[in-house]
Amino acid sequence: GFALPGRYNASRILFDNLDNGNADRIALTGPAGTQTYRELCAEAARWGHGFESLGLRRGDRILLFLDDTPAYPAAFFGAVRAGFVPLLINTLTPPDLLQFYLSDAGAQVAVCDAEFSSRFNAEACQDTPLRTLIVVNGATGDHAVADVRISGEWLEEFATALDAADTLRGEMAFWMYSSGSTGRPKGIVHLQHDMAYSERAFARSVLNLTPDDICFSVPKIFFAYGFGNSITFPFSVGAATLLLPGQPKPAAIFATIEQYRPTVFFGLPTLYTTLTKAEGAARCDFSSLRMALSAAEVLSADVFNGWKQLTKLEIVEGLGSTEVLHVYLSNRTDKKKLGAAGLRVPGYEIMLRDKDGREVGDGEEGILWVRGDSATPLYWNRPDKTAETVREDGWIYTGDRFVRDRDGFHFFRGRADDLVKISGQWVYPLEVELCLADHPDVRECAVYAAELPDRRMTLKAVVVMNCAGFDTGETTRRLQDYVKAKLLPYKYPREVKFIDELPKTGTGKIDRQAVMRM
Ligand code: 3SK
Repeated sequence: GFALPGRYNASRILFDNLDNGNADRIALTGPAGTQTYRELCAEAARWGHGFESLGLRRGDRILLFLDDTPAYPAAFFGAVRAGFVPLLINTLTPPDLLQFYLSDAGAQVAVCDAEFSSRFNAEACQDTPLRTLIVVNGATGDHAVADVRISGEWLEEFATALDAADTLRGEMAFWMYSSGSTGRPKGIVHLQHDMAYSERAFARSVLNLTPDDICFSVPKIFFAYGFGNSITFPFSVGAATLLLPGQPKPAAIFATIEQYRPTVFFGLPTLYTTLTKAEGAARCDFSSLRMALSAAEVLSADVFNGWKQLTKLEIVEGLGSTEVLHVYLSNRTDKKKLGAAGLRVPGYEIMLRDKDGREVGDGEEGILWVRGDSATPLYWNRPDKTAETVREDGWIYTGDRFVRDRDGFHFFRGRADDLVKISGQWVYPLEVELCLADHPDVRECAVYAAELPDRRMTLKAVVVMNCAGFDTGETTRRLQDYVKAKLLPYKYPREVKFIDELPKTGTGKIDRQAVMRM
């Protein structure tokens, strides 16, 4: 492990820059604004005082519903410095799920971008303790919260310095929610030392950042991957982070790269595919980049080669999880194998075990277990789920099947259960199937994950409709929109095939093998 003092507050990742010569270096840049470390720390201190003024007590949760702008790190570090616990929430979250987060976490205070304020409607707020909403980057729209503060004017009255709460390194610092399966999402609790640990483990052995680096992560801060890339790693060394709010469209990404000249780029295979094929890719000047990283999905040779041809950079692939906070298996710029998630990252122990719990050797398939100090100790209020994932002595059961070769490289072989990652996010095909089957026009359906030629996973549906003579294109879009609205916008079948009857087994169950061959 990496020793940290017993009394430690995670806001030191930002605030130590005031004392180590970095105060006047750029911490944040991008279309939403530029700030030095001195300015960002002053803003974060104001947020901390502001939260204190609302009568919160140490350990109280504050829900952050924010896009990637300077307000995000300021509110996050302000909350942590003052001893509160921010929740990093996906901004695609619909009101019913937001209601669950607010009540599960017991959050009395939330911070959101003006453009998301209507998400805090009566449905989201009912039966929750939410009492104050702080709105950033604009004026508020419709919402159902009585006490609303507009951050700009609200923050002005607070002091620009704040001592860190006297927290222990093993004390709760922040949460992220798992995107959820058929059940409720789980609140993944992270501790004060977890950010520093993931930086010492992954960033120091793979990224080798210096204060002259500018990190640009297209995956947003509310994802654990984006959080490390945009916040933990650059701020730990006094480097800059480039924040791009809004939908990350290729044209905006290219323009941002050319204007702000980042040195380290973080993406995932789906994004690299889109960028490589996008209009304007060949004209974009990528010469500022020294490194490109990928995680969250298996990277195919096609995507790797396409990006290399475009930018001359070889993507460095890794694998991590929200439970562990960041990447624990990774290739290196000078040590890599195409198709491998990579080598063990120092600071993490990795073990492959068969289904009876016995450790397997090189060349044999086993389920990957990982242990390291940045791993969550628990899912909030979910002892059942905690017991399934956080096992004895802190080992985390990942449910990923892997084979390790003699050189220590790990190759993904699939999931132990049927959870799949589509566009970098976890989805249970069964959950999508159950939702689609609820549509009044659907008689029966089957949803399954399929591998694309480039090794990414996709979700396909085979559907029997109640009616005849429909337009398949329009109906596909209608069914996709239905599922997106009921679940989450990324949980929908990318392909829908219509047939007259689903194949059945002898016992009348859907013959899934036959469906997948269709
Ligand atoms: O999916 C991943 O590989 C990942 C990487 C870093 C942090 C979080 C996640 C889920």
